[in-house]
Amino acid sequence: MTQVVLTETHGKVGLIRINRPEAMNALNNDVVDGIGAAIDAFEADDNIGCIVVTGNEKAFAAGADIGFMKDFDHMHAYRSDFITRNWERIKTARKPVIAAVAGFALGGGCEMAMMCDMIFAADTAKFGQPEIRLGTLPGAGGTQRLPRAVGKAKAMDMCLTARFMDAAEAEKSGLVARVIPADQLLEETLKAAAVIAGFSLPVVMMVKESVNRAFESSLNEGLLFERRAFHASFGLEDQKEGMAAFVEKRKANFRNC
Ligand code: DAK
Repeated sequence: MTQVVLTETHGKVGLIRINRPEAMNALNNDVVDGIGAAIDAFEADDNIGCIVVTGNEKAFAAGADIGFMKDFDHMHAYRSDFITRNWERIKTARKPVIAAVAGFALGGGCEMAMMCDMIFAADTAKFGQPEIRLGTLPGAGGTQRLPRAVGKAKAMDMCLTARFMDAAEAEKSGLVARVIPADQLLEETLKAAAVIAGFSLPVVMMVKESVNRAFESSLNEGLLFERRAFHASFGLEDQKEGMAAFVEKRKANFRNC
């Protein structure tokens, strides 16, 4: 049987590939459970400092698998806790997760990319929330994360008209961190992930938590959280090492403690 989720390690980076090319990487339970299991394994592995999720050159993921969910009724969707039960593992990852998106990231695919900490897009990427065409609406965070990324006007436009946003517009609008020529997407994303994985893991985790606080709290609460994390970093050997290395004009050797 084809494995719908493939994993590799590249030095200190864990790579997760969605692998359903015959269905534009549409997300079913096997895919979503597979991604969750891969994240569990990379989170538990002390050698891994950053995770990348990608698809193939045609699609990151063209959404939830329409054939899989088309006959769900309300009680099934509600009682099986559709989406919440297994889709949000990326969101709860404590190590940084980068989405490397080429081709289509639609519906649940766009939502899954937005659950990652940042998106690197190939110049071929196309983002959209076209659920309205199917008689439903984004159910994995699209109506909430998209406005936070691109603002209300563009989010309304995408969710209500089902139009796709290309990579250039996505970068201009703040949805993606970088646009990269398609043939270099994975290499460049792995390079950036390796940079992150080369820093002190506890500090990387504190930075991620602190930036995420900007979306979950008032400015004052967020600033307080950041200040406490900043103070806590002075309890780390890695802070001593990082500052000593700067003063001694050498490369820091972080030990994640
Ligand atoms: N599901 C299942 N199969 C899909 C698929 C999808 N989302 N997207 C593509 N495929 C399959 C196609 O059926 C086709 O299969 P075969 O016919 O070859 O067997 C194959 O992938 C290739 O697709 P196309 O032949 O259509 O390829 P094109 O290049 O012409 O078009 C496309 C590519 C990505 C533009 C097109 O396939 C497309 O529009 N796909 C659907 C995109 C879409 O509507 N995505 C949103 C899915 S809905 C909920 C929570 C969440 C959700 C819903 C409910 N609740 C809490 C209740 C989330 C919903 C979604 O994500």
